[in-house]
Amino acid sequence: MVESLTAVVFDVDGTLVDSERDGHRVAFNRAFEHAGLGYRWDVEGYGRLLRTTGGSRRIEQFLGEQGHAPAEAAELATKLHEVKTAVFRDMVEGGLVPLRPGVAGLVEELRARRVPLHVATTGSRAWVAPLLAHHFGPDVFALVVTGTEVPDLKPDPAVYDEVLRQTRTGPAGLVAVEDSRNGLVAAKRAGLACVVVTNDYTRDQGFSEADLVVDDFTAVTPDVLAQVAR
Ligand code: XBP
Ligand code: MG
Repeated sequence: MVESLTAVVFDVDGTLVDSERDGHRVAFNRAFEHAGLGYRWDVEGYGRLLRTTGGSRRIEQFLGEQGHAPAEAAELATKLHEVKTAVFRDMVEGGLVPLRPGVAGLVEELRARRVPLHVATTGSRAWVAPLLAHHFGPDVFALVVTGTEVPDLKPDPAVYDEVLRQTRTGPAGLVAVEDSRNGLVAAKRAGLACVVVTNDYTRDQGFSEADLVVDDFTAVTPDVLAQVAR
């Protein structure tokens, strides 16, 4: 019985798709290479960099740590992020950013039971839109809110608050599905219940506020989400 489930709000990176290690990280490195910079983000180091949400802010913070002056870091970060976003969009359209196992089946089951689905991500609309179109086609998600449309990024609740504002619903009955502590905190601060599906980059983070924590989508069914929504 999913009547208690008003809607499910999916995070993107690390949740719907396994996008960070072999996706975004590779695109950031291509952008450094394209700019003739010697920086490269390895798999382990990128895990630490992920604590900063938003690719442009992540680059800016990294450049500051490498000794670039604040104004120079901000300007260079914007330019590098534009290139990175174009590279990542190409990867998305080339089918190089896969859904996590179990996601397609869960989305299908939720749609079959007429549960409204939304997206709330820190990622940029320039690649989020083609990614959702590539994997799901049109009209699967009633509302897609990205980092492009909100002033503050997770763990700030802005992206979830925007979902509530545009759907004209309160948080009751809504369940967020996230992968990281930043996402969990954002969802909880907006008043939503939250299921965390961890991944290699987030497994060791703290999820005490989560309503359910699992390592993969096997146990995440519409009925389980309805239980969490109560
Ligand atoms: C994860 C993020 C994003 C991506 C990179 O977003 O923090 O910044 O790492 O995408 P979420 P951009 O988990 O909320 O989907 O470079 O477009 O920011
Ligand atoms: Mg995420």
